[in-house]
Amino acid sequence: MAEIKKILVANRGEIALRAIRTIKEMGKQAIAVYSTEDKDALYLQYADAAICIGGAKSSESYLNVPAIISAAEISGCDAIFPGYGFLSENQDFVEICKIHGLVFIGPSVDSMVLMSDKSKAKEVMKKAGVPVIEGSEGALENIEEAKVLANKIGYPVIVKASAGGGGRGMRVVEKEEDLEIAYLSAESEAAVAFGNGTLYMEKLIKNPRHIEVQILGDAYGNAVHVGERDCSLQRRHQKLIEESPAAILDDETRKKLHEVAVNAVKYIGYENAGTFEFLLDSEKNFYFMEMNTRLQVEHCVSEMVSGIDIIEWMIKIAEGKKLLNQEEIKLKGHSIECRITAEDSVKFIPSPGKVIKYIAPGGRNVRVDSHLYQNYVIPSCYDSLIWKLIVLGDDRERAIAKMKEALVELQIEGVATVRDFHLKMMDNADFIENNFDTNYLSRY
Ligand code: MV4
Repeated sequence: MAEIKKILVANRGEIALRAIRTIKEMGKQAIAVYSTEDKDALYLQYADAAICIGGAKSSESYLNVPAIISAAEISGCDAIFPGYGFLSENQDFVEICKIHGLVFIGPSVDSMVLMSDKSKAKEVMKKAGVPVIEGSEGALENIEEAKVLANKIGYPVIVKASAGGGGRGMRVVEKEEDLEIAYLSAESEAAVAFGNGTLYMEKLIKNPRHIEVQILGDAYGNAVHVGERDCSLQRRHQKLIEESPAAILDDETRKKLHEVAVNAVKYIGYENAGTFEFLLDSEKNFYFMEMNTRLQVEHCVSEMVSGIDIIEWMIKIAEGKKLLNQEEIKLKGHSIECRITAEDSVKFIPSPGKVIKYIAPGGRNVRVDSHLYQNYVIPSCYDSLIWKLIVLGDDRERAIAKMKEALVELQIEGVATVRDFHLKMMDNADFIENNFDTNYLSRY
């Protein structure tokens, strides 16, 4: 492993912009890639060079492995930064990078393979001393086994796809009569979506909170955490608001959570940035759910409370540098991120189109991660995320007050956004009192 001088950013939108900033700040060169649809994108202007890699469809551009590898070779890159989504968790892509002598800025193929099988990941985590939800030991063989197990652990149970994630191939089963239909439909849904119908079973945690721990591991077996995030406010498995720290945790539970995550990183020898997702039940017990082997959208709140640049560390780790010590990561204050998409605030229906007017908020500890500018045309063929509005306050109350102010300052005309939804949440008594769970928005 050696110094990386030129990095190809294999992504688009706000995260491409975000990565290019850090790469340039580190004195390195950033090469952007874009689809024909993104020819006017802002991140292209900030890169040292930009290469068109194909058509509007992701399969022709941001998922087009030969085009991306060619772009990296032509421009003389020595590494590829994948961001989130697209090729960030594609095992074949990681192998192909290696074959071409390109450093993939992320974890090893082995770690990726291990974590992509959710039931295997759970087994390994159990061995690493991480609390897991009661359920099947690995995958289920058939419906009969599922029936016996469900009666043993007691209804309600949940069947999940081993290859799943994000809620697809998942069914809640309230009683034995419903098990067969749930099993078969989850199995076929998973087979279609992931090419693998393998299922596993867990006891259902009712109205859990989603808490995750940001970790970093280096090539020498060192591991640190960058605090936890509460991402419980979701709509149909899409996160809307994320916070760090998770104010629901007491200091003892928080310490235990961090400890468990760091030990797990060491146990599996995980290298680079990753996130352990946990469910927290109403008694404040936490259980491992899955691990994300990539940078996440909401990494910014962890950066705000820690003051470290996670992408900078991802690059340093890929260069073979030693990780900083846990004591050097001082977590301070409370950070909130609102994900603002070009969707309407009521039904969340996508609203692509031309941005006619745009005024960004600002001020102390207000961060805007966005690729938007006046007259930019938001394409309809990609994710509708246009802004991440992130604030840091001394405590949660001050962070909410700051977010409210920032949301008021934010002005956009030409497209509908979920700004008003977020403004309403900042005034919502349950949100203010931190009294919500992952099912909150589906109830209201
Ligand atoms: C669960 C659960 C309750 N009990 N597992 C949803 C996505 C997938 N990664 C796992 N998910 C869940 N697993 C048990 N045993 C509830 C969910 C869940 C959820 C979890 C986190 C955030 C939002 C959610 C929304 C619905 C269901």
